[in-house]
Amino acid sequence: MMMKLADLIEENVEEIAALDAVNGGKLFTLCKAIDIPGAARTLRYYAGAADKIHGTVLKMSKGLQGYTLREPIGVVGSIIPWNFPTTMFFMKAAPALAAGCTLVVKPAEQTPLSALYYAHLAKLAGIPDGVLNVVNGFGETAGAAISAHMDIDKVTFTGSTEVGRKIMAAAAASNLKPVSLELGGKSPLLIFDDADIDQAADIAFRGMFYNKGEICVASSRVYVQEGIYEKLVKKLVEKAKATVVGDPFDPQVNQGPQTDKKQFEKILSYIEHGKREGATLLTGGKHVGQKGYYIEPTIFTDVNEDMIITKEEIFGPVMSLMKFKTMEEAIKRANNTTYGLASGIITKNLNVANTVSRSIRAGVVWINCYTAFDVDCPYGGYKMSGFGRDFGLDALNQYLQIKSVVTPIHDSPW
Ligand code: TXE
Repeated sequence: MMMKLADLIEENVEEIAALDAVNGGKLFTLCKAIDIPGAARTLRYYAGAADKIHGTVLKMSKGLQGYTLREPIGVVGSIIPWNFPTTMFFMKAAPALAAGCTLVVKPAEQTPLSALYYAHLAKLAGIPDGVLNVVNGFGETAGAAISAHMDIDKVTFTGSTEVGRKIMAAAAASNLKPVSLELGGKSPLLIFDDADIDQAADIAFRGMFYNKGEICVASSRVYVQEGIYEKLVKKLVEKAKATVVGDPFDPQVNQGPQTDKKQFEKILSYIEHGKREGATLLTGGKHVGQKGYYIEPTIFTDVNEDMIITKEEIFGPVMSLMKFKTMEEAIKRANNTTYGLASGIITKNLNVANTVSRSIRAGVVWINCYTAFDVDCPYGGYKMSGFGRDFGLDALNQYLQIKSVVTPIHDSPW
């Protein structure tokens, strides 16, 4: 049934991409090329894992034998955000279904449409009623009801740190259901002097401005070693200026509108804050046009880790650029954050790559690439970016619990 659902998703790619573009201002062409095929691949990956969920045989002491069963945890509540409605839906639903759980998915109030469509496709795929349920609603009502529910056995959440805290508190105050939280970040990208400048500029620019900066792993703190700093700044500014901001259905457009008014205003207020804090606005900073939630790709420099724009998640097209001298300094500054979701390194020096990747406290380190997601690669945070892992076979463990079965062996030879 999961395989069939993957096929149906691929057959309806145009319609689904249109729903996510209308709802969230996401680029239609990228939804078609990346998000939706990714969802089908996620379903197939976990469908393939469903009959390989094994327990272990235990080597117990004299006279006992035992084994473990990995059983479904039960009913899963999945509370997801609006920036990747399709990816998030299946990132949680596919491993939960493969583990044998049923789900109640609450999409974000900003982007409910594709989730409803997936409920419809699930029915066509033969998934029985009651297994994959979608409940629309606001966070304070529908979301809160899920996290406090006595009959929901686990909550998986992606969203803000503030709501993550509320969900954990509600889980603790109700049936002590386990939670897993993915809470965003302020991710560093370290570019060393030996980097190829064009390649580094491409990686840094895409890392930050992909999906109009509404991406939890955004490379929002870019640290550039002093030898190439000036050249790299120039390239990044050129790229920002060349970005076409506009209608997400237009294939010539590189950046659509921010998801909603709240997000749009939040981003603009951070930009004003940056200017007041004394950062230098290299490019961008303004609303594009008179209508719609369009914002210019924005780059600040002369920033440091004490500034609000470098500390807090802006979740919009705003990059902070900083200069560093040594690897040790870069590691220290990269780790100077309460978050720990993602990070990146650009260098040809293997020793530098190895040292930095083991020194950064973040759930993923991308070397000479960025946002290189794959369903086989576990994804989740250190520190206040949350805990638990989506994707990869590790994600199955979020939806399973272990039962030990023990029996005496009579007439044991041992
Ligand atoms: O997120 P919320 P918002 C960050 C990003 C963004 C900020 C605020 O910085 O600017 O959060 O976005 C549901 N009980 N991220 O306010 O509120 C809500 O309905 C249970 C990072 O939109 O966290 C939605 O389904 N659920 C991020 C989901 O939580 C509640 C993605 C996320 O919304 C609830 C999105 C409650 N009391 C925002 N209140 C990432 N990590 O990718 C809300 N919700």
